[in-house]
Amino acid sequence: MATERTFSIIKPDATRRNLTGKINAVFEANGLAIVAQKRIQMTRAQAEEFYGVHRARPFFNDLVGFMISGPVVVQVLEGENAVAKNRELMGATNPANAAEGTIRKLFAESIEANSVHGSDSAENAAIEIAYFFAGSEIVG
Ligand code: RTP
Ligand code: MG
Repeated sequence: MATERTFSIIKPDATRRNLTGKINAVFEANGLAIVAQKRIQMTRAQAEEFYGVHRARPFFNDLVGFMISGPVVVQVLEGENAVAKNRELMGATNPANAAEGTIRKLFAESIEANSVHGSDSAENAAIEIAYFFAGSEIVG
């Protein structure tokens, strides 16, 4: 399995509770290196475009409102099989269904305020990374 990159967001519920370091410790302890990272306040337009695939879903407006309710930390994670590895570390979308030891089981507040985002495919990872980072900001 080749080295791969994935895109991650530490969501506002987690930055608000100062969980950035604890979440990053999970990544780093499990073979994912943080090769780019910045704390930003997303604009409504950015959040709407980022979650555009969910535009027709009933939770879309709430989700966008949540994602701009405070700072987020956007990141590029690198490691073996990084996309699938990160999804495994995150756990199920709804923390009630998330496996023991996963980030969402440990930290998420609800199905919406679920602490982290992770790309769901290598193709989407490349799109999401390019949306938030210049190549020069990623140092592997
Ligand atoms: P993510 O995209 O954030 O990594 O999460 P995911 O793949 O596990 O979940 P997805 O289905 O892509 O949904 C994106 C985010 O929308 C919020 N959500 N709310 N209220 C609801 O029923 C509901 N369902 C999803 C969550 O914040 C989810 O992570
Ligand atoms: Mg998703």
